Amino acid sequence: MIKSFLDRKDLHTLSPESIAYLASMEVIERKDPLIAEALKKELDDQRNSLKLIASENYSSLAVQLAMGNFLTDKYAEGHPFHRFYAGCDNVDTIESVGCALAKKLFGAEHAYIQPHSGADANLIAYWAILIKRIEEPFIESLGKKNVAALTDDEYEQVRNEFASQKMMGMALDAGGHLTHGSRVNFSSKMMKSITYGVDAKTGLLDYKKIEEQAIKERPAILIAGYSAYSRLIDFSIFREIADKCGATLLVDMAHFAGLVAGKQLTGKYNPVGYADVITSTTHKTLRGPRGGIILCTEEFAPFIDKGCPYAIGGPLAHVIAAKSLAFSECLEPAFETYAANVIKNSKAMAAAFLEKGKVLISGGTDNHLVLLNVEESFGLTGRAAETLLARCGITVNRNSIPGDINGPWYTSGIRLGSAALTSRGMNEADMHKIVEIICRLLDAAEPLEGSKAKVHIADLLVKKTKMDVKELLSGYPLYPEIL
Ligand code: DSN
Repeated sequence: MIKSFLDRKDLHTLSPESIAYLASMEVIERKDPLIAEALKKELDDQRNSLKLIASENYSSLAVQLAMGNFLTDKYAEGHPFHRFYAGCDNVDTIESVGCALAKKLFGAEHAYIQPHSGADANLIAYWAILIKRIEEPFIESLGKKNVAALTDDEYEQVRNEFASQKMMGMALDAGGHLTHGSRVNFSSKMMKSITYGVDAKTGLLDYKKIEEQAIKERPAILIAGYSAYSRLIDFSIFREIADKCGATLLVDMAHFAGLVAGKQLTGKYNPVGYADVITSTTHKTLRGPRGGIILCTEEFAPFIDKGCPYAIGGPLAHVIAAKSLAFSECLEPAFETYAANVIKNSKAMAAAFLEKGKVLISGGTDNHLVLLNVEESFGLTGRAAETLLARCGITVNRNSIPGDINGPWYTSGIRLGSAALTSRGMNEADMHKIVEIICRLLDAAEPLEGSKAKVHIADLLVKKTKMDVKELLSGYPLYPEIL
């Protein structure tokens, strides 16, 4: 028999958020106690761990509640006021408001907010760019109306032409993303992929080299953006390079969108106005629901808006509602302060590691993340460090570093980000404490003979670290408004 929260004596004192959470858990528990239990446990885990994963954050309860509703039952293929299904009036309202907010937030000419993830956003963007560059002019040159009017042979010519195009993005082990041309990803299978790296000594982008490579290779799509690079990117230089080699410039700002929205990356460090197409996730520094968006110039808008049929099916209208709420939150002045604090905290973390003589890729940070070389700093693989830290309630992810000697599975680095802990309210002094805790633990760890994942560590130190983490977190409760 499930005990109902409605019987609570303090019911009238609870916040609407508490009631919404308790009610939803109760409804789920009546259907499937196991699922309800896992959901509750996830909240506990998130509350009780020091989340340093650079691509994660905590979205507001309003954002979370906007996702759990009947919009999930609606098909709305197409885009606002141009749908392939009837009955989309409410989705039209929600999506058009979301697009207008995204445009306002970033000062973009056009916004498309349907992609289910950052990878989907890139998939749609690549097809849109190729179709605009290759298919449309070909159809026009033949005086035909649309792609359906091409003969099989003509269409085959277009398909071969797509496959012979080149994309050029940052290599995975230099800090790029899988979708920027990695061999294991669709990106390198739909086009030829050329990658650029970072300077082996400084860990920084070498714009001159990138320019030489781009002029030699003449990619159709030049990509700027990263998953693990701790410095700023000068998009004015990328614009010049794209113009010199005739490429469409795509910026993937999945990691730093919140720093752009929060006006911390401005001028040449803000891709808007430089890139033709910008893709992003909405759940990292932007602090919204899990999902993707695309911003672009008017010139690319008609192509980008065709995410369906190109690549995705029905949009997730419930997530689009949550994205709209998140954009509104980012437009509040408090978000600028948040974004500034994210960078301050990341810099504080970097400074604390450097004070202890630890090795950071690129020697520091200008954004929300720090890439720590754990092989050189502690004689550990990224996997060993990640596992040990997780055991003590500190979540980070292992990450390849440029020229990694341990390969992509074990790696030699860990990536640490400040976005989530800044959302909890932590400050620079806390970052110093965190680095102290991490270094004390990793300094004491001895790799186990023959293992790249296991270490020897004193139980007492693990216990002490867990207690320190708990104490630190107790000052910054997560979702205090829900019980
Ligand atoms: N998985 C994301 C990250 O951690 O950077 C990118 O897809």
